[in-house]
Amino acid sequence: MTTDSLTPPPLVDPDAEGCPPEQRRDLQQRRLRELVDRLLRADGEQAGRLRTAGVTAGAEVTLDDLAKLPTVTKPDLWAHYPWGLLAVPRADVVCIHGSSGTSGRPTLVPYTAADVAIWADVMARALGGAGATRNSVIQVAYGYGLFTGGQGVHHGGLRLGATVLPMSAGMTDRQLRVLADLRPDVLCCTPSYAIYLGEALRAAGTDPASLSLRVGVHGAEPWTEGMRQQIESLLGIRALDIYGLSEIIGPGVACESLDSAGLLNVAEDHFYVEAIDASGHPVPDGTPGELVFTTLTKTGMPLLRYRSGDVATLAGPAAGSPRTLRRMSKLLGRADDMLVVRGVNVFPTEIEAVLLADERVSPHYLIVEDRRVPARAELRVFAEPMSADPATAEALRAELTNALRERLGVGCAVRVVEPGTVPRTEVGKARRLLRVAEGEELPTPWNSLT
Ligand code: DLL
Repeated sequence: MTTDSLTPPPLVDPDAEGCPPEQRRDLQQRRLRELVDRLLRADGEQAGRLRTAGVTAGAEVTLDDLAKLPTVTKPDLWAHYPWGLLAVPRADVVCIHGSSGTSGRPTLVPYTAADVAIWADVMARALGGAGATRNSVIQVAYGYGLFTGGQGVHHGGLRLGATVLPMSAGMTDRQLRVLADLRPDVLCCTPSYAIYLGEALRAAGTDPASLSLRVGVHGAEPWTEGMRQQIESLLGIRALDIYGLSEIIGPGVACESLDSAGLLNVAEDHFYVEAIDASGHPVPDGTPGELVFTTLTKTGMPLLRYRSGDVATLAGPAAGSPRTLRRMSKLLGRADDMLVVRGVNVFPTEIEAVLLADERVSPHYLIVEDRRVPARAELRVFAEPMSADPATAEALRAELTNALRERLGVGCAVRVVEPGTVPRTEVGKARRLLRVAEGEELPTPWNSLT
């Protein structure tokens, strides 16, 4: 495999990834019309909304008018639980995936065989962009199950012709064993589990340079450049970001490649992306907006203008790259994760950036939006130092408080806690944000620390 950023990794699907953008736009236009016809034929919720908007056939819509078409949201999927906005007979559904969701309600998504094939294609491209080839050994340490992480990467690895190690998440001792014995060159897992694995490797006295790992493909949860540096130094790899959501397909909606200059190539021949402001108007490239996806080719649960709630900026293709796809930034946050404290909007990732810019601070932290007293909402930050040193904890607390006030424009109540206090995540997504409303209590151990 190649991890030399000067040599772009070869395209897995040159027609899709490397065609001139105007040619791709024609394809998107054609696929959008087919999608609208498919939705109208299925005659479900989205057909009703299209007709209300005056659309009676795909031939009437153009990509330029997309912003005028109706959107769908997660509550629309919940309203049609458990089959979602299914657009084919149930017999055509070959599997169901989904996410447990932060608000406790699962979002289930039916896939047809054609959807699984699209998933394998986009994931193969993502892995190829990270430098993986058919000679690669890919350790998949995302969870296998309803969650799309494990299975999605698995499909892509098989499509690439690589050797897939379906480890799933957790059982860290076994992961370390396989890293040493089967010598994978690609590691796919959440960024928080990558750090967990890296720390476990160090604790076991293994030098990462003695392994064969070259690249990590990490996503499913927010992470910052600070975390990237930590993963890269703990595991001795290039760490790339992969983005996706079950509603659209799972991982592979967008992924960094070695030559994408820190942004993620969007698989926009299948998933057309827009970025909109709070009132629904498109924002220009470079301006943060909520990502809205249209699944141009999916058949099981095709979605026209799905509002993801994820906030990022969009950009054109990377200069000099054979990949001509539009790119998105790392996620800046979620529209609904945004914390509004004393009138100031704060994304948790901004707090993480401040914490991890200080090398004394470990990547295990917790942010609490404390609204127990609504009139005095407080942003609490529990930071864990790399090493326990009560003598310097107070100085660290004061410095972090100042740095956060400077960056966010709002004061945070910082607490430096003993190493090991913040729960680690072996399986699933790390939970770094807790919201506590009036009448609720902070769970232990945080209640004794405020
Ligand atoms: O997390 C799919 C996935 C699996 C992506 C493995 C990458 C790797 P869901 O469980 O449906 O799907 O959660 C989707 O997770 O709307 C984002 O808010 C968040 N998310 C996903 N990838 C990233 C990322 C999978 N790279 C939700 N950075 C999305 C930040 C991410 N947040």
